[in-house]
Amino acid sequence: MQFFSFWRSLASFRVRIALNLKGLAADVTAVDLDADMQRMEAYRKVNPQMVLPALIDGEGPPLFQSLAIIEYLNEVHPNPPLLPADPRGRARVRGLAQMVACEGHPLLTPRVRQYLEHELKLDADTRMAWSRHWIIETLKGLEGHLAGDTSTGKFCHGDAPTLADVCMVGHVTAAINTSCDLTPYPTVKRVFDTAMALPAFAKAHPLVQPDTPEAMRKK
Ligand SMILES: N[C@@H](CCC(=O)N[C@@H](CS)C(=O)NCC(=O)O)C(=O)O
Repeated sequence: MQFFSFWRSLASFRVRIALNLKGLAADVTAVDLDADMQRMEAYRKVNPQMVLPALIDGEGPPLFQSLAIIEYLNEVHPNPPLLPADPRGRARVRGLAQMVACEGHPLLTPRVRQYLEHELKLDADTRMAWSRHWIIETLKGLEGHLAGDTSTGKFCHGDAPTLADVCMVGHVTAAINTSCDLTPYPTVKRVFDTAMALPAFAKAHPLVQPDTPEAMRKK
């Protein structure tokens, strides 16, 4: 498998965790978002949407969109399962995952931040307020769902990691990076700490990737 990713990319973080949980190895091609490499011809051929991640499995065409890639991996390599066996459980896990991947994260991507800066001319403080606002809105929603539902266990759904945890940890990482206070979200924080203690999650963290800049690298 060939995995196109960037150390800081939260969508790549999701796929890295899924690969690790499944025990799958992939050759990593780093696409430097800071150098706008996602817009260059070489990567545009892989993913015309010009966003990360993408995954090539064997001879097949590139897979794109992190949730679709993870569901593909889960179908081709069913163990350990990243979705519950029951329809209601699957709907809940997908719902939690989509709160992050389809609602919160799209408002924080480089292309959105660049538009705020270069087209709308918002200053750095205002752009940070934008990011924090949408990060917190998602944290509130996650905490409400996790704290208020008996399906929440050690992880977002039950006592084993699912697609919901795979997505949620990236969001909490973004919250930490933007100095958001996690105190009002104790269930989110507890599940985040539990998940990040697993090697599959810890090894996928943005600060320990081969392309993580030395100055940023977690010691
Ligand atoms: N919904 C997409 C998100 C894709 C996305 O926005 N990826 C970011 C990195 S996390 C990216 O490559 N952004 C490039 C840009 O915004 O120009 C997924 O889950 O794969």
